[in-house]
Amino acid sequence: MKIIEGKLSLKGNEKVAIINGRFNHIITDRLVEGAKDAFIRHGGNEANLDLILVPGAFEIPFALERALSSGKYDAICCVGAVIRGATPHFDYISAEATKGIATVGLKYGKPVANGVLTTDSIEQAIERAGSKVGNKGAEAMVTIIEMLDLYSEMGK
Ligand code: INI
Repeated sequence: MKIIEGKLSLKGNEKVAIINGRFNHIITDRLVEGAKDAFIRHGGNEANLDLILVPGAFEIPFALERALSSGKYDAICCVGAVIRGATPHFDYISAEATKGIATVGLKYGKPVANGVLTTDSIEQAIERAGSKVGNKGAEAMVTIIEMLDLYSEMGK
């Protein structure tokens, strides 16, 4: 049986963007750091990494659409933090961000990862932004790296 699977290494020529929803930036800045660190540790060239900032998670799919339609990027890592707290916005924003990221990713056929945290509390967000439960920005970037290699293994 032939197993087709992506490896966790970059060649160094991949152009990747991180799209960060700045809302709750105390958390999302940590996710960006994790994603950037994972990119470099796996062989990425920092000169080939862009950071695109948008106001909040709701805007991520719009910037994603524009970034992918530009043809400048091989893959995009999305990060953000939607924290339930007291806001009734939570369900709408987290649903739109998730749906939008998947829809745009499918449209362009390029690796796109969803590193948008959706948590009940700020404490849970902190745990996922570089403490107890790891760094979801780094995990999203590692997903991109595996999918880039998988797509190349699978051919056009
Ligand atoms: N955006 C977030 O990324 N996280 C949140 O927790 C959040 N809350 O709680 O409201 C949030 N709101 C802003 C939203 O993403 C848009 O920027 C805004 O609605 C304008 O379109």
